[in-house]
Amino acid sequence: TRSANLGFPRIGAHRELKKALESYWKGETDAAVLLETGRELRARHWRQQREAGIEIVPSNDFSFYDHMLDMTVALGAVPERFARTADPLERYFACARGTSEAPAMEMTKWFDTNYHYIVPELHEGQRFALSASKALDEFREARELGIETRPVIVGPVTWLSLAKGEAGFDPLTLLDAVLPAYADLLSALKAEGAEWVQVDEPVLVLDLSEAQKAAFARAYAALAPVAPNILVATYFGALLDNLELAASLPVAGLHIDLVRAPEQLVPVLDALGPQMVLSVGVVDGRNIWRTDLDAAFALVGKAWDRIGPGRLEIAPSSSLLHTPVDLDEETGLDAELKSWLAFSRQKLDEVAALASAIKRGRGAAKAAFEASAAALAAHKASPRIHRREVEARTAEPVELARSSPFPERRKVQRARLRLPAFPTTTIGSFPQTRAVREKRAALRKGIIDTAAYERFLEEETAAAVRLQERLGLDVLVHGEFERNDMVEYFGEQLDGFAFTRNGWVQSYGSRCVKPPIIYGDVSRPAPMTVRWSAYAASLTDRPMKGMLTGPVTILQWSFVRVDQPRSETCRQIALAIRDEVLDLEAAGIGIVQIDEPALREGLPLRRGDWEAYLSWAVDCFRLTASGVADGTQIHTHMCYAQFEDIMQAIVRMDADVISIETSRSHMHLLEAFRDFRYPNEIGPGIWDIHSPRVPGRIEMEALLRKAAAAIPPDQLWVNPDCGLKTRGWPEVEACLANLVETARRMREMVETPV
Ligand code: THG
Ligand code: ZN
Repeated sequence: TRSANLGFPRIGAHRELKKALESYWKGETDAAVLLETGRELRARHWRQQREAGIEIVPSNDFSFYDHMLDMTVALGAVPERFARTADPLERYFACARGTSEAPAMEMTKWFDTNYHYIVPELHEGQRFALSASKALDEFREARELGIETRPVIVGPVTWLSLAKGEAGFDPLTLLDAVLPAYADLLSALKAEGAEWVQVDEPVLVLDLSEAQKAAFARAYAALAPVAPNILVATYFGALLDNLELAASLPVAGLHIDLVRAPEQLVPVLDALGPQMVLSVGVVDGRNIWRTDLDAAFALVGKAWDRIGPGRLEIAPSSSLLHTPVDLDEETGLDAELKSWLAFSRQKLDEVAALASAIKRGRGAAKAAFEASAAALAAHKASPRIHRREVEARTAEPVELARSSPFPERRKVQRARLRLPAFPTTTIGSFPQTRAVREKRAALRKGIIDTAAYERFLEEETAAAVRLQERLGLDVLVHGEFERNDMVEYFGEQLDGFAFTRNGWVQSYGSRCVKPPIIYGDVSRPAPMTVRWSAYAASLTDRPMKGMLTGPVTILQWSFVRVDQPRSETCRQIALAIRDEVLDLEAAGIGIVQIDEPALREGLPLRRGDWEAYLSWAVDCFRLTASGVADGTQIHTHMCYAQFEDIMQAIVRMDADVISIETSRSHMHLLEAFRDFRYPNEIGPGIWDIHSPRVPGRIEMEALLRKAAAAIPPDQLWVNPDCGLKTRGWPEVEACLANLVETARRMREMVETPV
């Protein structure tokens, strides 16, 4: 029996990688400094894993941006448009971030996580060739430090399945073309002396097509003979109907997720080939709760009984990329709460304790088991978790429908708001400049007091309101300068949530989020946003939009409790947001936006589970909005979304206005809204805010005309496709001026048809 890890967070306990990347991108430091930071982080993380007692330590889990992009580079599949950037490191970042000439590659969510990967772009006739030595270099680098590692790569079927091609082209048809490059990489690792390699194939927990299944058999038949021993790693769910396929691959080992799917252990043991190593993922790689070591030990023991010690590995359920680095950094959490938690480093200790216990008996890890049991018992019995009044309220039925259907609400809203055709607005946030972040840091460190901080925020808000008036926007926002993050900000103000000082998790590239921890019943002790919305509204005669994060998104982007269904927790959050909506309305705010950008990523990985999820998720959204009067206009916003397959749910949300990301897909997304005859109003984004390029008026107008061809013009709004917090003021001002002018021209065109 050996203890193993599948991947460690890259950013560093103090976000060292983020800082090194951003100062390199700004030109403040050179490549050597960045490369050295990478080397230091890898060395530190390898040592920490070894010191924790992990016997199988991964390499090549490190990345300067994203491991899918690393794979794309290794396979020589960088799109043609980046070829002009000669320096390999520069070219790598050009792919991820774009250049003035070449737009960035697309980025999307990694399964149901909040991590984004760079989507491979493949075309018919695509050629591949092993083009990077990163996996090999890092393997050698670890060996020089005296640590033999198990390199990790993304497997061919997952890599191709997550790629995109032109319409009608299936990247999976490139399997035979890409396998030689994979074979070269794997045989190079073998020649270097790697005994094992971890090949990640998480698509094995999804619904697979016949073509994907055939690709698995074909790929591994070709690769296994030339590769080191292959451990195929699956995670985030159960193998189910793909179990036989996975167990029959000609590979040396299989990793399974027993946290998301403990019930699959017995079927997997039944199906497993007689020689195959089984890696059991029993420590949660996706959440921050301390492991119930007794329960985990029981699972591991079941495997041990069946296959014996020689073929068993104990590991986290997935890479630890999705959990923060080190709980010991959390000096602000109270001792009780802290005793319920484990971050990446503590999870490694848990894996090691389980391995010791199975090898040498429970006595060998007595202290760890006792601490786990004590913490678990205290957690279960804690009066901080269950609150009678919250549970009573959650159980009460609430009407989910608005008082009147949309056509009637629309009449009242039009009479009240008096907006022009093609009304303009933004999604809510304005640039979070260094000045804003520094003031927040100064407040936290006690350098300035709350009064001074709030004065600063008032000035920023007032300036944003003046700017929006000058630019001629129709529906204004206050700018959200007071918010660190759209989820963390609410988590800090709700009961039942805890927040960390340093619990950073990588979201994409250098960007991180600090997910709040939902540990108990959720309620709202006091209004959360009314002060800032009301202040901003007092500065202008134009409508001011209140800005809230929806319950599904708060749930999805937090670490959630596991002692009750997610739907129950979501309903508690929804009731808190409902109260906030009503308080905004009472304060005279006539438009309230309730963002649900994470609604889609919350979808279960298997289609068969979608309907149950969508049912409660949409109900929770409706619960937040159904209390307002007909004249109060409810907006929602979604991004990174594909809507075709969830249109029914979007319609059922019944927001008066929905703004969506469409500019990157050139309005293709709108086809779903057209075909479905979406009944309410829509703001298709006409400025892709994820790219630093400033689109001109002609480009915006072309997008808007395309939208107007698909959707009746009197249903259309004009807005960017996401919030502006990551952008700079000069581009924001330039783009919004273009956007307002585009709306004006469209109005003229509609009013004076030729
Ligand atoms: N909040 C949360 N999750 C998200 C987003 C979010 N997931 C999807 C999407 N938005 C990801 N996008 C971003 C964009 C910017 C940042 C993080 C995720 C970001 N982070 C700051 C950083 O890393 O510098 C940290 C912010 C802070 O200081 O608190 O800018 O919006 N939860
Ligand atoms: Zn968005």
